[in-house]
Formats: sequence, C-alpha cells, structure tokens
Amino acid sequence: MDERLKGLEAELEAKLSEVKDLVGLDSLRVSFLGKKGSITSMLKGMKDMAAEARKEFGAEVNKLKEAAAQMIEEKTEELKKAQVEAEIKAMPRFDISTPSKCACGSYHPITLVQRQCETIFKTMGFTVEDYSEVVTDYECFESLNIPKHHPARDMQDTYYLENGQLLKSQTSAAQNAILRKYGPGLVKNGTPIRAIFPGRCFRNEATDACHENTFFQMEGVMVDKDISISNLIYFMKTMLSEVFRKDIKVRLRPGFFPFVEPGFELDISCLICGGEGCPSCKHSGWLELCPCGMIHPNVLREGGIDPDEYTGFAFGLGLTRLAMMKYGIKDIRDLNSGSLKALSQFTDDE
Ligand code: FA5
Repeated sequence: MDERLKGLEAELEAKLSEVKDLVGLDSLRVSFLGKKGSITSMLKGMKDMAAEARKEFGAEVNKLKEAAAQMIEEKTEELKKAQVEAEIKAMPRFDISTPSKCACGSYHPITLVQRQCETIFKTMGFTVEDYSEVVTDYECFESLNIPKHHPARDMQDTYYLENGQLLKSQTSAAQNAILRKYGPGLVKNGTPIRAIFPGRCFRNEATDACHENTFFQMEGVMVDKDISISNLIYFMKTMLSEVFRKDIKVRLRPGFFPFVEPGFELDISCLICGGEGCPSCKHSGWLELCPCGMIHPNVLREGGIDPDEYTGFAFGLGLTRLAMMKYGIKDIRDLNSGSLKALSQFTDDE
C-alpha cells in the first residue's frame, strides 16, 4: 500500500481509539470520508498520474475508503451500546419487594355479585361458561325461536357491525352453543346440562335509573329428563336467598319470551324504597330481575336435543340490577361511571 495511505489508515485507527462519543465520531468521519476529507482528497489528486499508476492507486484508495467506513461503522455500534448501558446504569433503582404505599384496588360491585352467583351455582353442579360479546343474528335471535321480523326483536334493539354481526343484547345468545356443547354428554351418559354464562349485554335504548345501554346478565340453563317448573323455582329461590341472606319479597308472573314456554317474569320488591315506589323501580315498587321459563321445544331441537325426551329451564338474571339491589345503589348509571370514590366502597361479604 502507498505510504501516504498507510499513514492515513494508522492516523484513523489512532483517532478512533480516542473518540469518546457519537458527535466526535461523526466529525472524524467527515474529516476522513467527507467531500473535503483526507481520504477523498487522495482521489482528487490522481488526475496528474500516469494511467497505470492511477488505476493501481485508485484501487488502493477505494479499498481504504471501504475499510475506513467499516471501522467507523463498528465504532458507531460500540459507542451506541456503551451509551445504552450508561443510561441503564443511571436509571433509578427500586426494590420490587418493598410494600406498596398506594391504596389497594377493589372489585366492582357487579364483579362481586357475579362471583357470588358463580359460587352458588358451582356448588349446585353448574359449570361457568364464557361467551363472546360479538355474536351472529342466528345466535342472538334465530336459534332462540325469534325469526327475522319477529316483533320480539323490537324489545332488544342493539348495535350492529358492518359485517352483519351484533353486540349481544342478551346472554341467551349463548344457549344454542351450550346445548350443542353439552347435549352429546346428556344423550350418551345421561349427564344433565347445567350451565351458567354471565356476560355483558348491549341495547340501543335510553338510559334511566334502572336501564343502561351496557349491562350484565347471567344466563342459566338446566336440561335433563323430567325437569319441571318446580326445579326452576327451587334454583331461583336458592340463588336469591344465598345472595341476600335475608327475607326478600319476590313475585312470579307470566312473561313472554319466544324461547320459553311457559315464560315468567321474576320481580323483586324494590330494596331501595322498600316497595313504596322510587325512580330506581320506575315508581312501581317492583324491579324486573330474572325472567325465566321452560325452554321452548324449538330451541331444544335447534340445539340438537330431542324435546320429546328432555325438558329444561332457562333464566336470564339481570346482574347489574342485582348489584343495585344488593348494595342499595339507587342509580344504575353509577355502576358504569368509573368513579372510584363511589365504586370502591363495596366489599365481598363472603
Ligand atoms: C332477556 O334478556 C331474556 N334473554 C331473559 C330470559 C332468559 C328469559 C332465559 C327467559 C329465559 P329481558 O330483556 O327482560 O330478558 O332482560 C333480562 C333482565 O336483564 C331484566 O329483567 C333486567 O334485570 C336486565 N335488563 C334488561 N335490560 C336492561 C337494561 N337496559 N339495563 C339494565 N338491566 C337490564
């Protein structure tokens, strides 16, 4: 290699070993490889050389250029790494085992009643199922004996997606899937279907003290041979007495839902006003809490279960309203308010 080039290479190596930061390194790059840099200038002085010598020298300069660029690149990586390590070193240290000084979080009142209901039904042999919030028209309506244009759909206007799916307006939307999931076990081994499925529901409707557009329900189904209304009433009574642990007034009256026959409305005497009438119960003294009934033969058939052999009940508990009644919350909208002051005062009484 030409002596001048050898000298430049040695000079670059020496300066690279001294450079301490990326700014200094960039100045170094400019001074060697920039337009007026010492290596670039070598190329400029070649025009007066003989053709053969110029070719040889040009090749050597280009080789040095590449080697210099490579050395600078390696130094850049080295300095960047050192910079990150220095930043990590400078970060404040903390001990994750130190006890927290912040206030602890708490469960939402709806979560509390949901968990309580789950425990009650689990002890009675029910499984707890999870289900999607986005469902098809078939799941939410058609499989439940509610064909297109049925007037019962007017009671449950919801939010539709562009692809035709919808946000479920009722947890009953999972009934068909549950019947299909556990039906084969019932038929083959005689294992009754006993399942609850809590979930968030959505309805496009005006809100007031006892109506929200987003609320929670907990569906329950039981299917076996010889299931009757007596079984349904037993489970409803057990659930309510466990949740409230005190005498509460309920009433059962006929109710129409296309997926049950017969169908009932189970109302609870308003615990906010003691049945006198207030905004929480729309001044009626009663709050619709848990409609229920015997599963319609068409629904069983659609779920792959022979209605001549098996019967079952279903209920749709209004979990949000149950939380209102249990904790004396006057306005349902407080439950979705996100106000920690309001919501953190409730505790599990298990
Ligand atoms: C239903 O949703 C039926 N799927 C229930 C059912 C299941 C009947 C199985 C028979 C067999 P309904 O629309 O009435 O029914 O709602 C059930 C309960 O959910 C109501 O009693 C109430 O407690 C609660 N609920 C309904 N709409 C709202 C709302 N907008 N805000 C808060 N809670 C509501």
